[in-house]
Amino acid sequence: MNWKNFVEMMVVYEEGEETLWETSSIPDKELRWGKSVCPYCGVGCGVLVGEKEGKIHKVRGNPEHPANRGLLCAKGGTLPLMLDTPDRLSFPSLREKASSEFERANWEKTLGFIAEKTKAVLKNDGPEAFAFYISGQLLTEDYYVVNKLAKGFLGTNNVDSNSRLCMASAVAGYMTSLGADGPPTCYDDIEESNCFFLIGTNTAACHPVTFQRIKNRKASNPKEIKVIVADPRRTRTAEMADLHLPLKPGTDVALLNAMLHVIEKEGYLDQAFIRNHTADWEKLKNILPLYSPEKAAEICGIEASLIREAALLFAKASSALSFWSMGLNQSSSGVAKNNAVINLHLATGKIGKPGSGPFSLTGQPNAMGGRETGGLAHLLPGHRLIGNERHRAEMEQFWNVAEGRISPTPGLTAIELFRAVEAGKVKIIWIVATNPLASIPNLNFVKAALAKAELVICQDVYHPTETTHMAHVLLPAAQWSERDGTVTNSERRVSYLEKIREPPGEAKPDWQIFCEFARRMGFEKEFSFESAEDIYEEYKKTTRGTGVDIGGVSYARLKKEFIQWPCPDEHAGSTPRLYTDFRFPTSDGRARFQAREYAPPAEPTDEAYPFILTTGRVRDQWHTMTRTGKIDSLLKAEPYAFLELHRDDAEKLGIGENEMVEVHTRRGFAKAPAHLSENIRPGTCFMPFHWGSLWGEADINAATVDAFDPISKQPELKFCAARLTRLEPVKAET
Ligand SMILES: Nc1nc2c(c(=O)[nH]1)N[C@H]1C(S)=C(S)[C@@H](COP(=O)(O)OP(=O)(O)OC[C@H]3O[C@@H](n4cnc5c(=O)[nH]c(N)nc54)[C@H](O)[C@@H]3O)O[C@H]1N2
Ligand SMILES: Nc1nc2c(c(=O)[nH]1)N[C@H]1C(S)=C(S)[C@@H](COP(=O)(O)OP(=O)(O)OC[C@H]3O[C@@H](n4cnc5c(=O)[nH]c(N)nc54)[C@H](O)[C@@H]3O)O[C@H]1N2
Ligand code: SF4
Ligand SMILES: [Mo]
Repeated sequence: MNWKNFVEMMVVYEEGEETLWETSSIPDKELRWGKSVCPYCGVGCGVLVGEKEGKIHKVRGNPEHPANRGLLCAKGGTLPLMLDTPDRLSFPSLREKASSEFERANWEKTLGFIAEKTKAVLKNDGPEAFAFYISGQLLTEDYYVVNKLAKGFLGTNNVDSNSRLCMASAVAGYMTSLGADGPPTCYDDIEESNCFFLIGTNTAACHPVTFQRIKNRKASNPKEIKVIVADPRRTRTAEMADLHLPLKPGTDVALLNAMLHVIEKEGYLDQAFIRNHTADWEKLKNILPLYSPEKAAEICGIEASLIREAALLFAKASSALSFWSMGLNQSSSGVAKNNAVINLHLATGKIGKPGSGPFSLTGQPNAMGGRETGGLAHLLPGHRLIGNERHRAEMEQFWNVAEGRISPTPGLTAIELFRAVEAGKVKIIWIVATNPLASIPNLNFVKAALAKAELVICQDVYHPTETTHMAHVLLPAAQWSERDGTVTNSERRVSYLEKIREPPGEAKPDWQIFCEFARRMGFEKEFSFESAEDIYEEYKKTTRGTGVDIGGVSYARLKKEFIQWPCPDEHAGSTPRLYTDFRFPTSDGRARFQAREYAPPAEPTDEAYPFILTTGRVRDQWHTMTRTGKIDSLLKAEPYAFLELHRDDAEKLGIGENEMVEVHTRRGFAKAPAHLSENIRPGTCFMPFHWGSLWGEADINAATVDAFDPISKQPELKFCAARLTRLEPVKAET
């Protein structure tokens, strides 16, 4: 193999930046190469991992993996640098109070202590007083075990995940429109599509390898292949577009309904598809007159002609793929936005066909696996629902627990959960692979909540993080490359991650920690798994006959191939596309149009707080920076947080480039240097949420709002009202 080619195949953003990936001078042939998947974003790039003497030295894109075909972005390429940092958590430790020092303890004592406390709380306060808050970065096996333990054995459905902040609106959108969760599309559709509609996604920064594929497709026939981007900011994604719609945040439903209005008026509906494969068109049709392009233009703050043009580009194209992520999901009308995108595909028959369909980009590497295994408070394994009696009975029989053991009440969702901790109703909170004291909106309440909890357990790979600071118990987890298991990427593709080196100190795989705790709680037999593969084999059986049937997937196969579900038996291969026969998993086989009206965001701007504050990501940082924040080459592009603001607004406020600004909302504030630009709507400002309180005063989630969508309960991280003030430079003391 010629490794040089792999370097050249990596995504190069700008000339000169390739050097970001050079993590070791050891020649490739001296390394032992294992196979894995990048543990960052939901693109799910296959990687080859070079190890020597227990250390990981290099990561390359795996040319055989269908998600990336050898490509990688800088985050994936620099993975070796995040493993052996001085703050790796290597031993369990304990303390009485959050104000005391941690003391190192062994697993025996630590898990014994947690089990004793849990038994007391279950007895005195009931199972609802116990909760897990987990993460889309866990592997499928971890997810399955923790859900089985809580929902089937401890008797609490309080297992919610940071996916609530991420994909919950997409889950509810697919279920209400199509009858089941999961994107029906695949990455290979990119090379078959003639129109890309990117709405509420900065794909260039957040799914760089997928973006590269879209870019290549566009470049193959720039005249014929159209790209539409709807984002209040002119991002690097928008720079590639034929048409950029710089809409006002929160107004997507008005835009999407107006696009459908135009499509109907201009005669581009696929009448046969609507008649044969959908229901409730009339209901949707009845609200369309309210969304003329002119009316929507007022709501969205863009020209009506742009809306018309977008609608016609989408409708006239022989195929169209819609990509979206947090600009739609993180909204108090997140589910409505999802339904409104899917409506466009149903109305034009652009679904279940090569190059066409709705394609939500999952954020985290295994948000999909989480959804499959029941990793949200309202779900059970195999896309089952807590609220469905038959589904509960199926899982009770499977787990061999008493009828009625699974509580019929869905558990608390992320924001509700921390509110319940604050109210003293949830006493024990066990936080795994997520950093809520940096990532949940309106942080001050989260801080108050954790201060109130009787027991805060943090299972992480580093200490300190913003959250481990407030823990009573620290449990060291093995991380990427130190344990094996599986993940599912955005296109429903399951990949296997090898264990390539030993974890540091006494760190253990997450699933193993859950099982050892479960055994101490008296469930020896049910949690006697000896390997991740054992767990996979059990989980697999729960999917039999469901839409996510993976009966034919096994570790043996995954060591050789990467399989898209459903794959019901060992003779079946991948299923690249769903609904190719246009039958949907609803009672009558028809997809459902959802008539969704535009509703304003939860906290509109006013005189006191005149700016719309929206938040998001930058290309080279991952979330709360526990990993990427330690890598100098990644910090180069954006060394510190910033507030992006339109030049005209800055001028009115007397704010100059790089001058410190305080962003104030009704809940709190953050401070950051101003980045002035013409690439953001006047009246809107943007701040990345990566830099938490360990980095200074730039933690924007101290200011964001914790309002959420009434159906998905996903918080509105993309919109709140803010006031901006220039801070006087601090004078040097003389
Ligand atoms: N580099 C990097 N990549 C990542 C991550 C990371 O932390 N860093 N995280 C991963 C995860 S978990 C996720 S969820 C994804 C997120 O991926 P994205 O959703 O692409 O990222 P964001 O920056 O959160 O938001 C996307 C865009 O939404 C726009 N936006 C804001 N409000 C609205 C609105 O009301 N309507 C519309 N149409 N657009 C709006 C913002 O201007 C922003 O450009 O990225 C994944 N990939
Ligand atoms: N304002 C604002 N806030 C947001 C968003 C936004 O757009 N704007 N986006 C939201 C979204 S979409 C998301 S997904 C969340 C992400 O927010 P978080 O989940 O809080 O972010 P991470 O930094 O990824 O946290 C992962 C944690 O797991 C640890 N870890 C890594 N590997 C392992 C492992 O193998 N095992 C264990 N046990 N721990 C591990 C890491 O050290 C880190 O502490 O943020 C949300 N918050
Ligand atoms: S695109 Fe996503 S999965 Fe691929 S290397 Fe970059 S961060 Fe990792
Ligand atoms: Mo996310």
